Parts: sequence; structure tokens; C-alpha cells
Amino acid sequence: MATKANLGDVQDETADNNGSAASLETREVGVAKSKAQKLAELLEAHRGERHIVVLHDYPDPDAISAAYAHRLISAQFDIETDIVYNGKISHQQNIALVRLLGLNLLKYDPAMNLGQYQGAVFVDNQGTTAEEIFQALEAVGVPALITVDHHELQERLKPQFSDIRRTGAVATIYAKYLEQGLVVLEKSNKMHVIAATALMHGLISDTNSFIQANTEDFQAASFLSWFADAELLGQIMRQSRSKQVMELIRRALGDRLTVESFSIAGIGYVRAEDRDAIPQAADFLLSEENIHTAIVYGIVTGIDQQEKVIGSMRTLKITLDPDQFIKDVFGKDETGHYFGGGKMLAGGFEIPIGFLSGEADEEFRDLKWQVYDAQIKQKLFKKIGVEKG
Ligand SMILES: [Mn+2]
Repeated sequence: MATKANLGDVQDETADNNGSAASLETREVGVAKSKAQKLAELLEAHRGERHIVVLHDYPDPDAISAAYAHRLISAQFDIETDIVYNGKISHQQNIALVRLLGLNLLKYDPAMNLGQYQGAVFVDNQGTTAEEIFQALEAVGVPALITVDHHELQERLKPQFSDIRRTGAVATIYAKYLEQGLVVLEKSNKMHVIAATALMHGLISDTNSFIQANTEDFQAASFLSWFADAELLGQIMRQSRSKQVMELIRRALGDRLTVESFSIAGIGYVRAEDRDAIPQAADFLLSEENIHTAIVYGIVTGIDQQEKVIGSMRTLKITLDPDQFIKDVFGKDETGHYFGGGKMLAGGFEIPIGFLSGEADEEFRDLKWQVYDAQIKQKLFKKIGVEKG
């Protein structure tokens, strides 16, 4: 049920940070309070403006619900927001969520007039997983005002306000803002109920159904439960898998290689609209006995005429850090950016195919897949420490 779609997740979280949980907790409550106040002050200073809220490519429930909450908060300061994403909204639950929210998400288009925005807001990302929009905003000089995220701090963005915490979801941080009164929620207000329901969904999906939730996440859920609509939540989460997604999962199951408790599957070509089948397949492979880590990847086609190898990693092994693992395996591109990263128990990578992208005959496509498949497997096997085959 719970699936994660957050690609390019970059967070360094290992098992050994459970030292002084109590003192950390107390400190974070203090920080949280002032953060909500600081955010309110910043928004007050920008009253009446128009802001662009940037989601990472392939927005997931956490990002979408946080953006919606951000819109509600901004509206208190007469700030209008456009929520913009690149890539595609592909998971059935995400589509259901967008419909439920009545949310008009704008698909990024290079022809967009970005100059109309007085500021940019990044939720559930710090610009690095929304590269194209980030660069376009930089080019026209739209200042980065705000970033609210739960991934590892990245150097890229220099926003005026930044709230980056090690929570299971960004929804948790926004729930906290709401709890602290940036918007006073009311059960009788339909938009408030929808916001709380959406945040709950974001929280559930980013914490793998609370399995990876921490104290703050549970507190947020407790607060949201006052306003969330359980029936609505059920409707969003019961969206079934499409036939195409089932087919890709079947392919992953059929083609998987298991070595040293890793289950690895290259699933060939995947249409952009089915891209979310990749993390779903990884989740599925992880359910096999004696498997602690699953890695699934494919060549995703139809992303603005470009092709990319996109992969997902899921692990149950607490001592394995997906962020480090993926950075070690795939390294950086020519501009010095990592091809991927991760957070606790999950990670992802994206490798642009560039010049070799594009439609061609069957034989060419097969050859291209074989080359990428072999290269990825070879790098993975090397890291795992086994000989190929
Ligand atoms: Mn998230």
C-alpha cells in the first residue's frame, strides 16, 4: 500500500544517530516554535506578492500535501501561489490526491513567465531534485525565499528562510506550522479538512505507513487526526494499481537477480506515466524472504523527448545507508552533482541518457538497454563485492 516515489532523495541518515534522543527532541521543539514565527515574519514582509512553489520532479504525496498547506498559510498573508512541477504525476494515489485537493498543479514549461513571481519556495526539496525549474528561476533572478525539507542539507540553495529537519515527512513540519497557529484549523472548513487529510496521506506514504516514523511524525499525525477525514483518506489510498504497473512488477519479479540478500531487477523500458512502478516494484521485491535490499531500475521514456535510467532502492537493513550506497555506486556527473542519493531505508538515482535518447528500431533499443543494464549491474556487483553471474 505505502509506496515512495521520492526520487533523488538525498539524506544521510544512518542507524547510529539514536544517541541522545531526549535532548534532541527538546531542542527541536524550541527550534520548531521559532521557525513558525520566522516563517510568519518572512511571509508578512512579502505580503501581497506572488510566489512560485517548486515541487521536485515526479511529485509525491508528501510534496503535494506540503505545497497545499503552504498555499493555505501563504493565503493568510495575501500571497498568491502557483505550484509547479516537472516530470509527471504518475502514481494512482497521487493522481487521486491532486483531484481530491482540487489542486491546479502547473506542469513546468520553459515558456512560462517566471518573471511574474517575486519569490520561490521549495518544499520537500532544495532545488537539486527540481534542477530545470531551479536553473530557470536563477536565470531570471527570482529569489529563493523559502525551503522546507527533510532531506540532508544541500549547498545549492541560499534561501532567506530554511527549515530542514530530520522528520519522516515534510508534512510533519507543515502540520507543526498549522498546530502553531499559522492557520487556525477548523473542522467545519472543508479546505482545512482536505489539507489535514492530504498531510496525513503524505505522512503515511513518506514514513512507509509509520514504520519509519519518529516521535515528531506521530505527534503530527495525532494533531492532524483531529481534522483529517478518514473516509476520504481511505478513498485516496485504496486506488488500485494499473495493469501497466502490475506488468512492470511482474517483469521485475521475473528478471530479478539475488546476490548476498540483494534483489536486483532491470525492467527495461518504462513509460513516464508508469514511472512510479519502479519504487512499487522495489517495495514488492523487498517482501521476499532472506532479501534485505531491493534495487529496481529501467529506462524511462517520454520525458520531454529525453530518456533516463531511473532506479529505486529499498532496504530493511538499518546499517546500510542508501544515500552513501548510491553515491558510491554511481558517483557524480560532469557538473559534480551526484546521480542520486537517499534517506533512511530508501534511495533513488537518475542517469540521463542524453545523446543516445530517442526512438529507434527495436534492435537499437535492445542494444541500448543491454549496455545500460550491464553497466549498472557491474557497478552494483562491484559495490556489493561479488563477481558478476
Ligand atoms: Mn518527503
